[in-house]
Amino acid sequence: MKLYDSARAPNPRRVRVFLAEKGITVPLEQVDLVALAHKTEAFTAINPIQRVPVLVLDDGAVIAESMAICRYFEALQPEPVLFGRGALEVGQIEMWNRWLELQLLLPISHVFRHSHPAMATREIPQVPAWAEANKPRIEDFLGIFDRALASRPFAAGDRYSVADITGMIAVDFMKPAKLAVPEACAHVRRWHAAVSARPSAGA
Ligand SMILES: N[C@@H](CCC(=O)N[C@@H](CS)C(=O)NCC(=O)O)C(=O)O
Repeated sequence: MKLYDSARAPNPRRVRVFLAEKGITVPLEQVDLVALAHKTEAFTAINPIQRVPVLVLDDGAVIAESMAICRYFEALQPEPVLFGRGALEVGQIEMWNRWLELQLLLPISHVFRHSHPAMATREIPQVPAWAEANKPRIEDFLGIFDRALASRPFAAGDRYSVADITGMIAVDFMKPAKLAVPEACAHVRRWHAAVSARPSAGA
């Protein structure tokens, strides 16, 4: 088994943090995104979408998409549970994981990809107005997240979950996007400090 990874990219880190929480070690192979190694014929044969992370099993089976890879490992090794236990918890973790990806990580990534000069070779065309258009969406969602965190320790409830992994990595990705969590979002700041203090956050 091998995980195609890219050390500085947010989506592969979602898998690395997930694996660290599970205590699972998988050999990593770095894909140099700056050198456009993911655009080569060889990598495209593995993942036609040309993105990392990608997991390749010993029999050659391929699983791309960070959350698909995490679900594979959750099924292989359920403990510690990170996608929830029981219908309600599973549903609420899924809801928050999707919100944190679609309403936070994705808009932050649009800001980064459409404004950072280093992304000009990978985001074609770069549309600076699209970066600007996403900024208020990020702030709005952080307000919603802050209000939710006022009454619980973790993103989806009382238990640390995959939603916390997505959320932590989204907030960390704000720095290269030249964004910051507003001072007023005290609950987001408290939660981010707590999840970042876990040993898995260093993965
Ligand atoms: N939805 C995918 C997103 C994967 C993705 O966008 N990966 C980025 C790195 S974080 C990538 O490979 N980018 C290649 C590029 O920018 O050309 C997932 O969750 O795995």
